Amino acid sequence: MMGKKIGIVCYPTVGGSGVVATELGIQLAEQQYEVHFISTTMPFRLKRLYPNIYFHEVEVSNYPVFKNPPYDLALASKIAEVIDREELDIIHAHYAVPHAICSIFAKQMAKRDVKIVTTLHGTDITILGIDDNLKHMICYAIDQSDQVTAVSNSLRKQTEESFHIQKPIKVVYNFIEPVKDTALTQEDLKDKFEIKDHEKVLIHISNFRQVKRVEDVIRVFDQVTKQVDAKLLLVGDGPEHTKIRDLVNELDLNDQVLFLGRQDNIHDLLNISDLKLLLSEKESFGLVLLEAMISGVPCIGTDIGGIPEVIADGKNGFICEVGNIEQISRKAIHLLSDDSLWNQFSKYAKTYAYENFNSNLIVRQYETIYNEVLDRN
Ligand code: GMT
Repeated sequence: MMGKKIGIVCYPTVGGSGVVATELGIQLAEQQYEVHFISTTMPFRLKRLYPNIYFHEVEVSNYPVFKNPPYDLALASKIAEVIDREELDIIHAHYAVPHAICSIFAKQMAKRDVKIVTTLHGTDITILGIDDNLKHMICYAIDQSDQVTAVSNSLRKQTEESFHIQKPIKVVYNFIEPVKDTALTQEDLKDKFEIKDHEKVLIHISNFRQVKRVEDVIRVFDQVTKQVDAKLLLVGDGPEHTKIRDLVNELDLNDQVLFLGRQDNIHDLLNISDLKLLLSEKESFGLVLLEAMISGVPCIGTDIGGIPEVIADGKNGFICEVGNIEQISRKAIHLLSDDSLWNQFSKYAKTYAYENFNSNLIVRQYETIYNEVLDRN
């Protein structure tokens, strides 16, 4: 028997929110939900055919009269169409602006009543929230949603404080699945990158936005290589990329830093990594930390946003002050130079990620929320 019908509105891109939304849809489909993704392109993780997952593409018309194509209106109209045609019960919008706003608009247009669950992922609150026009819009999206969730306690608190929100926001953490087989062996991959056996591998994965402070990653690595033979893998691309290449040149680290660009098989790369660095100044959760931990890679993160809720300080990694290069380098060198400590951290990283953030646990929390909103009149 087919279960409830849910529409998932998300960014299809490689970012964490897209990953979480897509994986959630896949898991729900396994629980007999009928899942309808509504987005501009097919979410990148939907690589194979799933019997009860459907994709509805939002097409934006480009009339010469519009300076910018009206994406939000096209999205709202597509959501309304899918609500009615597919008889959806719930819309799960990832991001308040524009996805929850478009879903609310769609609900008003549609002939059928649906419940709206909105998940806040961070950037909408921490960055868009600064803009006064959008602030009103975010408050409206939260107010009109049947349930709002945030991916960390820190994001929940920040939302309540910045927007004076009285409505209860539930924290549902991001989740991870245990790693299946990696495509390449450690040996093959290290050979490919010319990484010697005794060298330690540090890794940073992000969209190279300013908030990620990739420059700090390079400066820490510069300190680490003075004490430990090491390589740094930089995965991802974004606005700071050129600046970071210049810094790597300036510090004469070209032979030790590998710019890998965007990569799909993150777990292969994590499989050869000894330490993950996420030194952001804003981060509502840090899904990449979970991806590292489930592969047994200890992490160093900064003491901001949701990062301290993901890393267990002194047990599977370290929490350090934002921008404190000396402190971060010291902890990194300490961990990379002590095999027994590293093994202990690596083992606990896997256990911790699985016990606290496994997909079964978290998807069940979303299902409970769906049932609760459907039971409300
Ligand atoms: O970090 C980004 O810039 C991408 C953004 C996204 O849309 O994926 O990430 C946000 O959502 C992720 C999934 O919930 C979180 O893991 C990231 O911490 C969050 N980014 C920020 O808060 C800056």
